[in-house]
Amino acid sequence: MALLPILTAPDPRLKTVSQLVTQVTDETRQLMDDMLETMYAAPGIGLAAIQVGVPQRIIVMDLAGQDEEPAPLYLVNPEKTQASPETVLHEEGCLSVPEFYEDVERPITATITYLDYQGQKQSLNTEGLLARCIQHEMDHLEGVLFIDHLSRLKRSIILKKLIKSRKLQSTS
Ligand code: K1U
Ligand code: ZN
Repeated sequence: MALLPILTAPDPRLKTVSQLVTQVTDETRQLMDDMLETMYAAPGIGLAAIQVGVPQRIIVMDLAGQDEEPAPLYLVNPEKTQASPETVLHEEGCLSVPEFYEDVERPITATITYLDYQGQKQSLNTEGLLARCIQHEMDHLEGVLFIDHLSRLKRSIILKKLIKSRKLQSTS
């Protein structure tokens, strides 16, 4: 297994629309294993392949608490087949937008179909944090970050701060 570097905004690769995976192979599973290890180390509760520079429609997640058994979820080619018209505002973070947390409005529930680790088709009815995290990760597959849901002013303030802190890191 390997820890992969996570891209941070405003890296233009994060704007890529990721490609469908044609077949779930051992190579796909190796990438998902590496992504999961990277996500646990960060730490985070979700990660899309484009965040490690791979433009494929792959997401890993684990919402288990610290005192619970790991419960990894692997989603390949996820599709949202239903979403509630009712929406809710809730705070989100992103490993590609480190140290910023902002409220984002999203559907409360969503039904997702996807291929699992073995390439088998699955369907999941989601709500709460699971619904939020899956929808956030599926945005990554379209090249959308949670800050793209904010006002232009808030987004540009965050991006300027990220650029400044990256410059400071590279000189220290
Ligand atoms: O970068 C990402 O896409 C992962 C992101 C997922 C997410 C978090 C909150 C709402 C929507 C989507 C994160 O994991 S940010 C870090 C985080 O939330 C967290 C980290 C450690 C423990 C618990 C949560
Ligand atoms: Zn994210």
